[in-house]
Amino acid sequence: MKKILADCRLYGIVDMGYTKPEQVLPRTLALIEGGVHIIQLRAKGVELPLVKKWAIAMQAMCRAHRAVFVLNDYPEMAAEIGADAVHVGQDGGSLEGVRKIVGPGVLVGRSTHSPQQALQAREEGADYIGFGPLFPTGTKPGRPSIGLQDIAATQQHMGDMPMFCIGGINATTLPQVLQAGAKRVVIVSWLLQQADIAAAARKVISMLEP
Ligand code: TZP
Repeated sequence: MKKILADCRLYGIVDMGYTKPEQVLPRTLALIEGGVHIIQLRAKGVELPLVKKWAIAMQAMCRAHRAVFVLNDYPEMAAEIGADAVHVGQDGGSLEGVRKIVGPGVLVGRSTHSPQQALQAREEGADYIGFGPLFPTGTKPGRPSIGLQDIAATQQHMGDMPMFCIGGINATTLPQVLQAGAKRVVIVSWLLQQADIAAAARKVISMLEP
């Protein structure tokens, strides 16, 4: 799984703010077919039994296709369903605490919103970080954007630890994000709103370095 993570340039999120329940699996498959090998379920404000049902189904699909499944927010549930990875925000407690819950074989990702938070996540032993939002985004309304100026230096400080830039990235903004030093990105709403998600993902991946 670490190898898949290290090779991944585009990270996809099935965000239930943009996805109907019946689209969960077709969209997961479209992302996989488009070459996205890390896929998160993000289901803010959804009842836990439903989150669990989708997480189990996505995990099975990802495993069958050698993709990494990431559950956003719920370490206990991630442990219970055998998720490959869990992703937590700044309010998700210490990474040490999260690791105690999920155990050693589960990847742990952390959202970061500044170079300092990125460094802290690295020191705490995150397997990867999200870094953003770079631009204002409706997917995280009210969260101030951090711009592009800190990407290159933060990327350098992260060394081998994968850093995924996130927030307002689409085919139009991607070139400036890459120009600013990003190596890996997460794209949520733009990708989910494409008529052909797999084709859009392939296009983005072709713009990212191997
Ligand atoms: N964390 C920082 S920005 C963001 C998250 C989950 C949302 C990014 O979504 P989009 O739709 O790609 O701007």
